[in-house]
Amino acid sequence: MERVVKSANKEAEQITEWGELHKIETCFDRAERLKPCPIGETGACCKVCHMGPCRLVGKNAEEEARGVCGATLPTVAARNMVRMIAAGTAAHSDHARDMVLTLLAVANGETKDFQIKDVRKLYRVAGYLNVEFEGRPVNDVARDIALKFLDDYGRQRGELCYIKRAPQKTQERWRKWGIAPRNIDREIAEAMHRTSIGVDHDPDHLLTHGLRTALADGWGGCMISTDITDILFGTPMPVKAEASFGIFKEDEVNLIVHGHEPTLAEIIVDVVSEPEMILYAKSKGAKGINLGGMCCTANEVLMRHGIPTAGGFTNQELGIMTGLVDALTVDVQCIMPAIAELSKKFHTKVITTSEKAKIPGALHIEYDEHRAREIAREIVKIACDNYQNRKTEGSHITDKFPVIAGFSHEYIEYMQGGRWRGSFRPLNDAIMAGRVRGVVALAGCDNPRVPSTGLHRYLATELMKNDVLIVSTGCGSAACGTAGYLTPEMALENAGPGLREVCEAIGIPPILHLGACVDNSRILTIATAMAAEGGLSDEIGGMPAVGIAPEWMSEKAIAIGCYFAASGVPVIFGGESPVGASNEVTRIMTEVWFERFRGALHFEPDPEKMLEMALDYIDKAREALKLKKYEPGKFGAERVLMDMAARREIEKAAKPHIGIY
Ligand code: SF4
Ligand code: MSK
Repeated sequence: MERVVKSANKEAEQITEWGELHKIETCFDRAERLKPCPIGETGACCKVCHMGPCRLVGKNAEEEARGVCGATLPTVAARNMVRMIAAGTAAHSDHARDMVLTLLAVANGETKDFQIKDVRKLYRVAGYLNVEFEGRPVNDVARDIALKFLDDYGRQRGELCYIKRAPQKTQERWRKWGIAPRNIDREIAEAMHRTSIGVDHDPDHLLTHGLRTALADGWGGCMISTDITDILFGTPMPVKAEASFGIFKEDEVNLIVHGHEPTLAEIIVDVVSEPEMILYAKSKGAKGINLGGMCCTANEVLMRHGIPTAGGFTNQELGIMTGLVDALTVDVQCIMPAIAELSKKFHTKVITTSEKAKIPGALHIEYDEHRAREIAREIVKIACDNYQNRKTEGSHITDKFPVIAGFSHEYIEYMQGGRWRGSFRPLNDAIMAGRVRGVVALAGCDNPRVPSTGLHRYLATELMKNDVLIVSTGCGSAACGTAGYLTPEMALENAGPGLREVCEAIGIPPILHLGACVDNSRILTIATAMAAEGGLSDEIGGMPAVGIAPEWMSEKAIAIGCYFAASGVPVIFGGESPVGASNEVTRIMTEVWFERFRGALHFEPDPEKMLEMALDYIDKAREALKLKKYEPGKFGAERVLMDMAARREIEKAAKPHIGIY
C-alpha cells in the first residue's frame, strides 16, 4: 500500500517516517485509522438527551427526518454549531479570565513575580474603558481595569465594554440584529441552555445567539486576553527567532512550553537565564538551557522574547520523537493526551501545570501565580535533571528557519508612519491603488487529516503571488514559520509586484505574525483602524478582507470564524462542513449572515476553491468600494509610501500627539 503523506513539512515528514519504522504511533496514524463518522461529521447526530442519540439521515432528511422529540435536521445541526461556538468561547474567555485575575493580583500586590511592563498600553486600555489614569498610581489604574473586565463576565444588562471599540456602523448592525453580547459567561450559559432538549428549535434564532456568543469571544475574551497580556508582559514588536525541530540543541537542556497561557512561560523565560540555573544545567553535563515553545504558548513567548518555536499542533508528538526534549510543560488547550504515553518511550518528562488540566501519566506541578518563580525554578531543575537520562535514539532534525514575528497592531500602525504619525493610511492607500489587492487572515490549526501545514503553505504562497497581504496567528503562523515563510526576503521571492513594493517600502514581510489564537482580536482592531482611516469601507464589513482557516480542528476556531463573520468578514474554513447535512443551516451561515452582517462562514475542502472564493470576495469588495480594478503590476495613483528615512525625518520634527510607540 502506498504510504500516505502525513505532513507538508519535510522535517515533520522525516520524523513520522522514523516513527513508522520504529512502530511509534502518532495522530497521523490514528487519523488514518479512525475515519470520521459521516453522520456526526456533518452535524446530523443529536445527543443532547438520552432518548437519543438520534441520527437524522435518509433521503429527504432535511425535510422529513426527526429525532425522538421531533427535532428537525436544521435544528440539530444549528444546535451542534452553537455548542461548538460556546465551547470555543469558553476556552478563550476562561484563559482571559485568568489573565484578568493575574492583573488584579499584580495591582493588589499579591504576587511579587509579575509587574506591569507596558504602562502605555495600560493607559490606552484605561482610555477605552473610561478609567481615569492621569496622575493616578499605576496599580490603582490596573485594579480598576481588572474590575471592569471582571464585570464583563457577570454584568446582567447592557453590553460588553469593548463593543464600542468597533466601528459605529458595525455596532449598529449588532444592535439591530440583537447580537451585542451582554456578558461573556451569560452568552455561553444561554447557548448551553438554548441547545438543551426542548428549548430553542428555530435554526436562525439559535445561530443568531451563536453569533452573540462568538462576539463575546472576539470582542470579549480574546481582546481582553490580548490587552492584559500586553500590559503585563509588553506589547510585541518585531523580533527575530527560529522555527522547526532544529531549534532543539543536542548539548543543552531542552525545555519546551506548550499550550496557550503565557503567565508561567513568561517566568520560565526569566528563570532559564538565572546564573544559578545555568550552573545547575552545567552540573548535569549540559552546556546551558535552551527554551523553546510549541503551539500558542510558543507564539506568546516568541512574539515578546524571540523564543524559538518547534511548530504548531501536529508537531507536539513529533517533538518528543526527536528524543531531545528533556521536559515539556503544558498548560491548557490543544494538548494531545497522547503525549503522556508517548513520552514513556523516550525520556521526556511531560509536566501538566494548570489546575484545570491533568493527563494520566504526566507529572503535575500546579502553577500558582503567588509562587510563580519558585514553580518555574522547580520545572527548570526537573528538565536539567532529566538531561542525563537522554537516550541516543530519536529522529534528530537539524533544519530550522529564520522567523520575524511580533507584529502587534500598535507596531503595524507605528511602522506606517513612525511614533508620532502612526496610522493605517499607507496600507489603505496601497489597497486603494491596487498595489495590495486585499488582506487575508490566514489562521487556525494544522490538522493531521490533511498533509498537515500543506494547505497553509499552498494558500500563503498563492495569496502572496496575488498581491494579498497576509496576517497570521496561531498554528497558521507556526505553519508559515516552519516553512521559512516569515521573513521579508519571502516578499522578494514570492510576492506579486505590488505587494513586494509595499513590503520593501515599509520593511515588512508579506506575512505578518500577529500572535497566538487569542490574538485574532488584533485583526479586529486592525480592521477597525482601517475603517476609521477612510478610503475603504466605513465598517469592518465590505473591506477587501477575508479570513481563512484551512486546517481548523478546534471549537475555538469555530468561535473565531463566527466572530469574524459577525464582525463583517467573510470566512472560509477547510474540511467537511460540520453543518453540511443541512442546506438550511448552510444557507443561514452564508447568505443570511452576509446580508445582515456582511460576513459569512463557508466550509470548502478544496484548497483551490478556497483561494478562488477568497479572491472573489476581495475583488467584489473592491468593486463595491469603487476601487481601482486589481491588475497585477498596474497601479493607480497613491501617496508616496513612507520609508524608514522619511519616517525618521518626521520623528525629528514632530511633537507627540498619538501612538504608543
Ligand atoms: Fe434525539 Fe431530540 Fe434527544 Fe436530540 S433532543 S437526542 S433529537 S430526542
Ligand atoms: S494552538 S486552536 S491548534 S491554532 Fe492556538 Fe493551534 Fe488551533 Fe490550537
